[in-house]
Amino acid sequence: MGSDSDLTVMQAAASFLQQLNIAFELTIVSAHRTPQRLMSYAATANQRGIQVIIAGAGGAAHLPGMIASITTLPVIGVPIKSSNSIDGWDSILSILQMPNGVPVATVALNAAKNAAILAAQIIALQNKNIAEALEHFKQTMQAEVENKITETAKIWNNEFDKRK
Ligand code: RP5
Repeated sequence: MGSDSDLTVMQAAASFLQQLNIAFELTIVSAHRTPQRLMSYAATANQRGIQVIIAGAGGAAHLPGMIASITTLPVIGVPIKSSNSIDGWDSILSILQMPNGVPVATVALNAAKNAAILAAQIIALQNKNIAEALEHFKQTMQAEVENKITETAKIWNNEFDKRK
């Protein structure tokens, strides 16, 4: 992430990766304030064993795009509505509108959890345990909605029945 102020959003990614027992590092790399660190971080990530980079930044959010310009690893960008962001669109467009040749997979505003899910899905292509954990995650999500459908029906179908 570009700043420690991004952590309130980015910790949702960390939590999901922890939930799936996926090893990760969480650190600060500022495209504007620590450009040399950005260069070395992106240039060495692959050889350090990193498989996917999730980069969250807000405002003039150059971090994901600059990382993608240096490494061949997949980069997932999380646009953040930060203190220097006008309304969030600046962060979204800074990350989304990459030129041809340098893609950044951009998730929704503040959608750090989705970035982690996508990263897990990429890693799961080569990792059966993570693929199974993702399958379990999807089934849990479905069961939660099915419970809500049952609960909603209990309340509102009764309301309907009462008036018939
Ligand atoms: C971006 O500027 C960071 O990613 C952060 O979202 C935003 C504000 O940074 P701080 O001024 O809070 O450090 O580069």
